[in-house]
Amino acid sequence: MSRYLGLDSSTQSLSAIVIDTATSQVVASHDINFGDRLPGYGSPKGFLPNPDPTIRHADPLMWIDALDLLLSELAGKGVDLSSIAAIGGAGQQHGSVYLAAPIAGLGDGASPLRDRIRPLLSRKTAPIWMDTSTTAECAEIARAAGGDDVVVRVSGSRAIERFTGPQIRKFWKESSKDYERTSRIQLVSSFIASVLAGESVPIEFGDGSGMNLLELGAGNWNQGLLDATAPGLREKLQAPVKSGTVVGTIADYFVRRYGFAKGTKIVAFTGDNPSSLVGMGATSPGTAVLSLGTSDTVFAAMAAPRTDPKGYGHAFANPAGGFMALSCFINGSLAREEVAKAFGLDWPAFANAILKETKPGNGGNLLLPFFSPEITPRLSRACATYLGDEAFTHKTMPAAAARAVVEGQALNLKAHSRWIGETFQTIRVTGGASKNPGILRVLADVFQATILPLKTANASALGGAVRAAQAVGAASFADLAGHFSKPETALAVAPDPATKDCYAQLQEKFDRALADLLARELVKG
Ligand code: ADP
Ligand code: XUL
Repeated sequence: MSRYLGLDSSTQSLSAIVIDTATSQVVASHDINFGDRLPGYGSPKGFLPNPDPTIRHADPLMWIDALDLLLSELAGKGVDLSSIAAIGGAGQQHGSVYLAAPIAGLGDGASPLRDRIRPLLSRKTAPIWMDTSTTAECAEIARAAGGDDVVVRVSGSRAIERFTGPQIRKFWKESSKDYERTSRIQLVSSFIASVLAGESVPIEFGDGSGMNLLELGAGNWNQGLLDATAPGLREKLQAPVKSGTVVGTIADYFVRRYGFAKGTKIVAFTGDNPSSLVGMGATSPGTAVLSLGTSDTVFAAMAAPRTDPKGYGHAFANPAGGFMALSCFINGSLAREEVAKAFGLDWPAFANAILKETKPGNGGNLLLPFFSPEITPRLSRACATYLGDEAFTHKTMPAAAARAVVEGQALNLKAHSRWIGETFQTIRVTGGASKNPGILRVLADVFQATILPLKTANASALGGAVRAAQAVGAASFADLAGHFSKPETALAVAPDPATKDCYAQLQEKFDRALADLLARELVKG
């Protein structure tokens, strides 16, 4: 069998890709958007609205309802799921699911997954990566572990609000009884893999690196960090595994309900960013990726684990071996959407505003694009700031606003990827917004690099299928990338050298304005 299924349980949707390594074709793909298709969960953007902007949780039952829906629609489209040799996949990083008992069987397929999983949950909702409510817990963990430097050296990142360890600590502090009756804590990735296997399966090194608990490089839970986080934590986590580990075989539920072959292998799921590194064909150092999804992320493989002196960036395990650098920005697509909506622009009009109606540098108008609390840099509240013409600051210039949000984001991305220590000539791009030619033009000019989309849109789901093929079909990452991660050269956007000076000046202005904003926010506390 030469077919592999890749899944990506992301912030706003669950996506699937089926690849065939014998023909080097993507044979099927399908998406379930949580907000559109499962409105009963009251999560139009994939998370439960909360008046406190620092709290962002999602209902894990929504993710597995989406899994049932996705598989039934794939089978309904005529995709022969019995021909799948193995399933790999990914989940949005850092989010955690709490179970009173490990998953053990899912029944005969008569009742949906949610009815089997609901009684197991010891915490009804899962904190996700957008949650920034654990500043106190981060400080407590760092103090108990021996300081920020120790946490960075051991885990690859400072104690970070959205990372799973601080979130677990907050749960223990606020709901110690529910914490105590929790017997398994899973990441979104290992939760979805566990459901597919019908048993609780381990966390994988790449996604485990986003917990502030794993010893980067060694791949063990670190006792000092476990102790600094919450009591009895080791017993609630299975020993982590290397990427490419077969963690189980498909549960009977899926065999009976959707026609999978008995024995279909489940390869450990990873985080959406490490998975995209694979799907983008960027597992070796030298190629950077910008992922423009709900979050914007910039990442690249690294041979040795470099860390960010400012404490915003992270070193994770690379699923292909070695390490990867990553910086993540909350104000990605939802900030662009906010501007597009406020000024009545659809995506083609938004692109047109950038390409036809405004010029690089935006006539001196600049936007600090923080429409919600940010993690890079750390801002605990929304503080979007319009600087420039009076008309611009009074928000009566739609085209300038469209350019300004993208320029502000690109300058912030550039400022916070310097720590990776490389100047990339080419940057591969993926995610929902990578279809927008206006956004790609600004990125090419700000970074003075060629921006290169790939033929396959969902790099994270593709990465899942490719990882399954590498682990089970014994194909190499390099060969698989050659077949499945092909650049869409016709859509490549080369930088305009004439914009170089303009953006060097704007970068200085942005860096100064950002430093002022951070100083003001620090004073406000
Ligand atoms: P995730 O994987 O985090 O769920 P996606 O990579 O699927 O997210 O991206 C979803 C986002 O893509 C949406 O929030 C939407 O704003 C954005 N998007 C989709 N099409 C476009 C477009 N043509 N231009 C800009 N943004 C777009
Ligand atoms: C990465 C991060 C996000 C999520 C959701 O650190 O928090 O990119 O993985 O995509």
